[in-house]
Amino acid sequence: MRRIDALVLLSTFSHSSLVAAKSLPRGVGPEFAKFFETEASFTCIGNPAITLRPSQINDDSCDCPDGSDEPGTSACAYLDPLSPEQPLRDSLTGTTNTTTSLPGFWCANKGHIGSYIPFMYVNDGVCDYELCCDGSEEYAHAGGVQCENRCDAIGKEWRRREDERRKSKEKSAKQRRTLVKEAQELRRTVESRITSLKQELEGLEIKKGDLQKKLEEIERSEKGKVVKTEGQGGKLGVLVGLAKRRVSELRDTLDKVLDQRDDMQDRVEQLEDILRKFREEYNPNFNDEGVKAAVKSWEDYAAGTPAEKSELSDVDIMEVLKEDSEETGINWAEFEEEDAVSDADIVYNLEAYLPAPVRDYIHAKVNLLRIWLIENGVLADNPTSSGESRLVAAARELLESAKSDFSSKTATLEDQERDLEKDYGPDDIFRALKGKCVSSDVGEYEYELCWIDRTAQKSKKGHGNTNMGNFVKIDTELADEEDRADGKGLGKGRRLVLRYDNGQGCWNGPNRRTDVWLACAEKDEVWRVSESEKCVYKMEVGTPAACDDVHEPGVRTKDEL
Ligand code: MAN
Repeated sequence: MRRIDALVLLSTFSHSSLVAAKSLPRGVGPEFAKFFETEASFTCIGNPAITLRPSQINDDSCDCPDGSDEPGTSACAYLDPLSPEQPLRDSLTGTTNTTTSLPGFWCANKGHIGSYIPFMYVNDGVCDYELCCDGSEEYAHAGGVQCENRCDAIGKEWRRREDERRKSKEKSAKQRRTLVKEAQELRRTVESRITSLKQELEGLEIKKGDLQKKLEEIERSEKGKVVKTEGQGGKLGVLVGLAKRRVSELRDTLDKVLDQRDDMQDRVEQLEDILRKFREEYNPNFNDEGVKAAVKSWEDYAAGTPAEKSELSDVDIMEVLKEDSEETGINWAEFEEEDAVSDADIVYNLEAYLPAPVRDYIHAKVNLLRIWLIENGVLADNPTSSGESRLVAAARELLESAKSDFSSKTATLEDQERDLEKDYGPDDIFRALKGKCVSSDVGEYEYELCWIDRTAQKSKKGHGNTNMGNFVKIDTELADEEDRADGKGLGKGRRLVLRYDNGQGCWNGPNRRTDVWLACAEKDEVWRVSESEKCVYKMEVGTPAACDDVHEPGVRTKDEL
């Protein structure tokens, strides 16, 4: 089949408009009919100064410099740029330095679509059904060729294909609209996340300030506390601590008193010995009244009954003086431990039993509750191992957790704001595809495209995956390719190109990179992958995201409103 070049123009005229062409000279297209309507003479279209007789039209002799007098023959074919250049009479340059006014021989192609065919193909003995399905260009039957009219069959097939193309286009456009809606929804989600994060941060800012003040207040009041509680527990714990200390003081005092008593008893015995000796050894013959009275007093003292002994025996006293332990006296530890477990620590440790996702939230709430309980005297404060009171530690912990919440939310906010500014292509469409992947077997590899993420080359022999680049930006480039029969091609025109860069290093070369060229298709599909130079890849991908922005009938765009 002969290759038809781009010069050939397809007519946009409908079949009904061709009816008038019946009386026109052969080969005249509907848009040139007006030049051939006068029957008296013919004026060359591109050279109005030259007038010809009507019989000179289609007489197989090229009379007009623009070839317009031969619409139905190949006589002026040499003027056609498709023809080899030929010298023209009286031409200074010696070439056909001119162009034809007519685009070609008009084939009406009834039942299909009329079109022009280059003049050089007229009566050349070849049926050019691609452009001239009615075979009218071979009217001279050169070499005995008979070109039957195939327009019915060709037209029918063409209409079927056109219908398919239209449906596919509509389907793709619908898919695209769905993607746009998804992208809008995702954008709205990011926007509302930003709004709520900003509000949360405002609240956290205030909370941080309050907690800072609270911590300072607690630290101040803790410093001013005269009596610090000892041990653990609530009011009972405080009482136990005080009682223990009091009992210990009393025991020490009793011990000292007993020592003093024993000293005094020794002294009394010494004194009694002295007086007993004095009574035995004094000389009664000396008539000394003072001595006699002293002896009499001693004899009365010695004859008298000693003061009743205390019911408390030394054994009992020694029993009281024994240190408290698990076996004797009071087991203080038992009270302390029991008290600690029964009230304070249960609250302190409650959060350990909570499920992880709510632990932080509950932790903060429990801390607030704990501070309130301590401040209101329901719980005893509990010094931490660092020596800082439990109250201060809890307040500090709350502040720290508010600070860390603030900084992590600030980071998330910045991240979301950056995301909103990011280029996700026309209508934000790649926002809807972000992170989704599509792959295809091409030769010895499976190639994978992950939208707005990375491209990869996966070995089918189990040699692992190779990163072919990480997403950088969205670009456009001009494609210039013939249309493919299956429609899986870039065609001609401006196309979206996604740049993926800085992939896995190439042996003795640069890092791998991929240009992902996109064309409209009903579904995402990797069509082809080529490696124009080592480790520089071109991926051709079909996707509804690259389709034209076709609007639903009746739906007006923003620009149209
Ligand atoms: C692998 C593949 C190829 C690439 C060579 C470079 O075989 O990634 O695409 O050309 O490495 O060494």
